[in-house]
Parts: sequence; structure tokens; C-alpha cells
Amino acid sequence: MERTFLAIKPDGVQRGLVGEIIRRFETKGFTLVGLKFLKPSRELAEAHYDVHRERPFFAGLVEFITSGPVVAMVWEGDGVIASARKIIGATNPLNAEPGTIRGDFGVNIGRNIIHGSDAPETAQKEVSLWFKEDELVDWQPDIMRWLH
Ligand code: FUP
Repeated sequence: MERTFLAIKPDGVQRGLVGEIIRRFETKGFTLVGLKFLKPSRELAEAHYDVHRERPFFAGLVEFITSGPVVAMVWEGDGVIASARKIIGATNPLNAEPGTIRGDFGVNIGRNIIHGSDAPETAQKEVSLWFKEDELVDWQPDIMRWLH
């Protein structure tokens, strides 16, 4: 089953959007298989954003992402990588459609609330960067079991 890495960034946490954001992925029908709350180290942030190392915004980006706690998550489901990117919306919140997380809650490209892996290779890389194998839970939702 396909998996993706999502992280609610320090601005999303500070603004009290954690529940709202998790709700959107739950109600879509994806399955949470990993979750942790942490203040990322500089080393982790730099590894995560390694592809942007040469970009002018790299230092500020690392500063931002290490500035406060983030909610790191792994979600599972059919097509979850591309679907989560749609739910998240365009990188620049000013270009993100209403109805997307960034479109509904964001204003600034440097403060765009949430990260989501952009392809299968990056998803795999990011999941293993942020989580150990034994921190991921293999389970199947079984809603009917609790209703009868
Ligand atoms: P995304 O995949 O939508 O998170 O966007 P990118 O991988 O292109 O960018 C990663 C992060 O760098 C963004 F979330 C915000 C930051 N960024 C800037 O601060 N300025 C830019 O011009 C581009 C990206």
C-alpha cells in the first residue's frame, strides 16, 4: 500500500490547525500509520530539505522548520502521495485553491503550514528519514466492528 510523509510545520502547530489538518486526511479515507510530535534538529531539517541546499531561501527554511514543534506523520492509502498534494494545495498559499489546506489557511510561501512528499521516491526517503521501521503501525481500519 502506498505511503506518504506529511509534516504540519511550526506555523500550523502554532495556529492550532493540527486537528483540522488531521481531520481532512482521516475523512478523505486515508490511514494514519505513523505520528510524532518533535522539534526537528538542524541536521534532520537540512537532510529533509537537502534538494534546496543551494537555494537562497535554504537557511531561512531550516531556521523556520527547526523553530518549533512539528507534527510528523505517515499516511497510507491508494494514491495517497498525489492526493495529499492536492489536499495540501500549491506551494505558494496565494496561488493555492480555496478548499486546499494552504488555500484555506496560508498567506506566505515561507509559512505554508504543511509539507507533503511530492513523488514515490521522495516519500520513501522522507518516511525513512523521519521514522524508524518499528515506529510505523501496520493496521486496517474496521469501522463496523465498533458499531455492532
Ligand atoms: P512543496 O513541495 O510544495 O513544499 O514546495 P518546494 O519543495 O518547492 O519548497 C519547499 C519549501 O521551501 C516550501 F514549503 C516553502 C519554501 N520555499 C520558500 O520559502 N521560497 C520559495 O521560493 C520556494 C520554496
